[in-house]
Amino acid sequence: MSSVVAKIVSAKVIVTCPGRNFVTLKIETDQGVYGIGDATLNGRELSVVAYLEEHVIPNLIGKDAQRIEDIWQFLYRGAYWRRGPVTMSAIAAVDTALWDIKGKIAGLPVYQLLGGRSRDGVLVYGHANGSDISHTSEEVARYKEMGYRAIRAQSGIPGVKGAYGVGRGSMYYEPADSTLPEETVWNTRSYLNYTPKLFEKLRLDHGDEIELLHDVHHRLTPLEAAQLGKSLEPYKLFWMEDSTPAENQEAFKLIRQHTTTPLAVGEIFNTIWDCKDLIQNQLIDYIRTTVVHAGGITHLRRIADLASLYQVRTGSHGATDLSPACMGAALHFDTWVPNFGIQEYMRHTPETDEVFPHDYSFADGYLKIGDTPGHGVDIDEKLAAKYPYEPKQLPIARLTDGTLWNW
Ligand code: KDG
Ligand code: MG
Repeated sequence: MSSVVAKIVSAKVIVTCPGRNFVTLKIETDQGVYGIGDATLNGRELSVVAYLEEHVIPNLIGKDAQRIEDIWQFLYRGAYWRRGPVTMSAIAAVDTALWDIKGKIAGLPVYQLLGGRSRDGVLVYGHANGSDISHTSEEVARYKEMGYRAIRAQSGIPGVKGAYGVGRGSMYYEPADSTLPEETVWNTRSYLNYTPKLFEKLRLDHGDEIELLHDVHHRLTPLEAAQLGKSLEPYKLFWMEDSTPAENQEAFKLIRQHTTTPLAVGEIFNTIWDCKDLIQNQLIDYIRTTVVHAGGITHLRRIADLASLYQVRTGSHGATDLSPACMGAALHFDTWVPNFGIQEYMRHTPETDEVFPHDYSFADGYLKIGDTPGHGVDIDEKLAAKYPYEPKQLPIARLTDGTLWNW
């Protein structure tokens, strides 16, 4: 069969805020087939919009949408200024839309284009967030009742204003909640004292079978991270995430030497170069790069293949600021990728689900994709237009003496 050329005739960016902001790229071809990709960068949405509109879209018109790899290389190498969250989210949006188009033209779901199924369903983890230990334990119970087999547990710390991961609502935690950043307070000593007690209680209340995860959200030094990992060992976590900032990949050597608690890193990474040393030195167990912030399916596949050489498994970011278009693409990737570990799944609000009709669904702790050609997620543009953009930023954190810290 001769290959089908699908010329890109138009591309546009759709910004919508059905409860939170989402940026979506829609690419149309002369074959009457279109694809969509997520370009959302929480709190910095409009910088990706500008990058797409000013610097990417003019280059796409007239190109063959089937040449995914060449377009990826054009946008990455051809830009000269490589990497970074804005560039890589824009590239990801193009890449995701092109995989969607390729699937639709082939009449196949994206996981089939990648090499077919490696599993029946994608194990996901949800978020149990409580104001204190007993509240978090109640939330874990609620997530178990919903069918989750893996649950991330975060707790407020008495006396600490706005500890990470504790939302206002119980279902749809949204940290980017104000026009200018909300100021939260961080106290490492209180956190290191409190967190092992949280997991002791969770194991007592919920037994040893349920998988428990925890996100430190970049708050500790390497030595403190090592201490926390050690103190959590009796509670057999699935992973301890982002225990220290990872700009310096070497820092994880120290943590690794001291603890057998599995380590996950990478939701803010944008390329394979950000995690190369962590992977090659086997300093982590799970790599959290995801479709939208790490250059799309094309680049994520490269990261996962490198990781597979070192028995590092995937555990992609899946917070609500990643749109259903990212989640759909991620689930196709997860369904195929041989070294899959787990997928984060924070539920979107019903308003968001309506704007982005999709064919994935949750049952018994797993997300399952359908067989719709492409990645199975669409956008209802009329509905999207009813929710205009709202400027929102993520919070910041300060130590109790006022020093700016990592949020
Ligand atoms: O936009 C920031 C969120 O995506 C992030 O804070 C969520 O750390 C996060 C997680 O693990 O879901
Ligand atoms: Mg995280």
